[in-house]
Amino acid sequence: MHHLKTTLLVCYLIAGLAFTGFAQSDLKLWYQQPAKVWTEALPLGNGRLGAMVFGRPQEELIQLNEQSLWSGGPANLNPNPEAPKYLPQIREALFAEDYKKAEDLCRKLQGLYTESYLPLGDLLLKQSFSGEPTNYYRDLNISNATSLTRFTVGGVEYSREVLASAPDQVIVVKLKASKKGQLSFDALAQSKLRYKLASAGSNELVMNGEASSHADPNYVTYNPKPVLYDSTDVCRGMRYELRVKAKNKGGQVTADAQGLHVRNATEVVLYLSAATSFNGYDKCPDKEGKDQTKLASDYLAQAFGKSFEAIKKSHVKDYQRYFNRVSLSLNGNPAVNQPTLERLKRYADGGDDPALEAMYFQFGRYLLISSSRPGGLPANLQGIWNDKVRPPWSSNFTTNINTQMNYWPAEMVNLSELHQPLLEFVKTTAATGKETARNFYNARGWALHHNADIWATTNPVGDLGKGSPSWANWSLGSPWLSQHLYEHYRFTGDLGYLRDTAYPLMKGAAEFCLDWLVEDGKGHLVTAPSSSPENVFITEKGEKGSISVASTMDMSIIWDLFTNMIEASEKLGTDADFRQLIVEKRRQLFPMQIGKRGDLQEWYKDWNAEDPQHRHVSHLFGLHPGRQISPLTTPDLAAAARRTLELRGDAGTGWSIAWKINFWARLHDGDHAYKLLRNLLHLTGVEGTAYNKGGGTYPNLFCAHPPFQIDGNFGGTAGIGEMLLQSQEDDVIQLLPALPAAWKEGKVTGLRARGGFEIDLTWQSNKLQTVAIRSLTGTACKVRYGNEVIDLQFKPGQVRKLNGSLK
Ligand code: FUC
Repeated sequence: MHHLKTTLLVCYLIAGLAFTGFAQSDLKLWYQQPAKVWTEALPLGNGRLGAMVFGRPQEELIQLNEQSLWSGGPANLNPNPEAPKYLPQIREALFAEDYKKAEDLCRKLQGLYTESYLPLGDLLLKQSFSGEPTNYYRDLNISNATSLTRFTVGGVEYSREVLASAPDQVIVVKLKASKKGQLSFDALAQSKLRYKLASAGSNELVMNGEASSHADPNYVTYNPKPVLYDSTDVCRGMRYELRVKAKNKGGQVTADAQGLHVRNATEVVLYLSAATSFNGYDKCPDKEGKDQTKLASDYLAQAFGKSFEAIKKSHVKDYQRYFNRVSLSLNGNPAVNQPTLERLKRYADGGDDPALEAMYFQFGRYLLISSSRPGGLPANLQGIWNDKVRPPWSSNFTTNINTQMNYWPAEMVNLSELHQPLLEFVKTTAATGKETARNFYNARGWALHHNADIWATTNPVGDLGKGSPSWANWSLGSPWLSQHLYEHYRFTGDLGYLRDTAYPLMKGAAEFCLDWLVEDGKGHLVTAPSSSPENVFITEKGEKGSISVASTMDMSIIWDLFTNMIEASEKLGTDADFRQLIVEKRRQLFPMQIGKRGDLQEWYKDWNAEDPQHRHVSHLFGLHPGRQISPLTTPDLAAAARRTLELRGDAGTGWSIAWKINFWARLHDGDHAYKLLRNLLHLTGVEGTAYNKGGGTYPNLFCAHPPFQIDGNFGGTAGIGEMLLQSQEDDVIQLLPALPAAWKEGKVTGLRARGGFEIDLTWQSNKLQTVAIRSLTGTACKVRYGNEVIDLQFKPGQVRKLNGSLK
């Protein structure tokens, strides 16, 4: 009896802890060797500053980034004044079915490439030892966002702890020797950009530098000088500064232009501060730039007065405010006492490791907290982590899937505030995109194409005709990004945000779409030119091309925006006339087609694809991230989507695999989603750019496109979320809609659902056991588990608890 009471009490306590989160075991990536390559180093970040920690004993490398450090200057918003005259010619060619001519003409509709995200520099810590290090260990603890390296030499244990603090805006490195006076090293700094080093006082090193005035994308090979400095245009090439200051216990520190020199100390804390002169997308980063020296010095002065412990304390508190909102346990997260690399290898060999899967889910949350903070920029193709002057695809914002995928998990995994950098960025691109819509197409509203950058470039890229229209001329970035605005409203129920911020921007995108749509002469509205990124069709005459009319993706994205517009204006009780117009136009959109293979047709006509297994699965936009296709409400289209996925196959680049997890989850096929999750977590060693092999995971859990691209991490986290909870369909919360057989029991706390709900679930023997739903806004909802559906009413803040029969 006594025993039972204790058990009940414990259960009660655990239940009481729901919604506040609880400590989760197994949230460490750890290794027994230092990183040999960048994709083995461990990422830290405070949204703005990023660090990749290699953990090398003799020559530690901490590679550094600052989020606003990009090449170039404000975008030329009218780089191709001749553009508008080609649009009618392109349409004429398309309706004459001369796809080749249309594609050639599309090249006349191109502008300039975006600029590139740049690396800040490296901090090197050179320490010479008499013997070989033993007892080597390094980790990244994602439950408190700190990294530790530890080893022993000559009876002395050395440790190095690193963190990137958002409250204090510095990176701090604490180096410690277990014996007094045994810590001697040189701290040096270098950069791949232009820079100068100088000392300040006796313990501070200052790196002052200049970013390139232009950097060609890495795939552009025709310019003799792909990276430029000394532009004659005084508006390009921002300044940056890195400051490193040491505080020592014992021994001495000296500084000169070579670096900081620490001798015979016992403990040293290095405070790293950095800033750039970036002052907004439309400001010259030099003459109108911010004072980067003052910024970096002020952050440093503030932080230097605090101990490492004090900085760590507020860092952990700040980080866990986000991180602890969600916990996930799969099959009890069985502990595996093995280094992460061994676990990845075992997993790739077919071993089970549910705790690794749960950690991967949380790692995506970790990366978002570390790379996307309110007031900053959105996470780019590599979040904030990049060590290359010409990074893959410029490490920019690629908006035909990648940038959006970065933010798929944000609301669902209870990190709504961290969606803000993207939502703010949409405002910026709407401003430049208005010019682009007018200058390129004589259209209203705002347009955004395949790529954007810190300068809010929105034009079709391609360097005035040198890019392939299969990607460069894709034009529906504004309606797709508008989905994020509306989703933010759907998850939060924030009507003020919908009215004042989201709706006007969505309307601008809708106005562009209204001008972009044309009649096909057969009673439908179509887009022309149109592509299905970045696939190539083969016409019935055997001609290959990528530009046609009304790709399924185009029509689905526009359907999505129009549907959101109709809903939004109803909720707001405004704009009835415009709503009526949108209702009418939506009705005329060229509809989805089921093709001869039983699949969802990718193009206007039932053409074959040059690459039937192409990584982009753009035509399933309506299944995910859209909500036009559902096994519950459009079973025929859902079956066609399933067929499409079967034909596309289970391989792909990292983000492609991640997208497929989301698709299969939306089709309620948990086992297939799980199969893809295993593919995504598959350890790969492929480093260079590959489109057909090597997609998976690197030793540091970064996603491999390959190369590293962070969207797959975020898409993977979103996919796991979609397996456990969905809410895209009108006011219906679906519990465990795609639970795989492999996850027999589990518990998730703190997931968010549209309508403003926070949800905890437990399951056993693959069956739902308990549900706790808290309404943030006091709206009603429907809850579905399997075929069971119930209605629930709420008061704001009210929690309702149900069992597995929804009772
Ligand atoms: C698109 C994709 C590539 C890559 C790049 C950043 O062009 O097709 O696979 O993800 O963006």
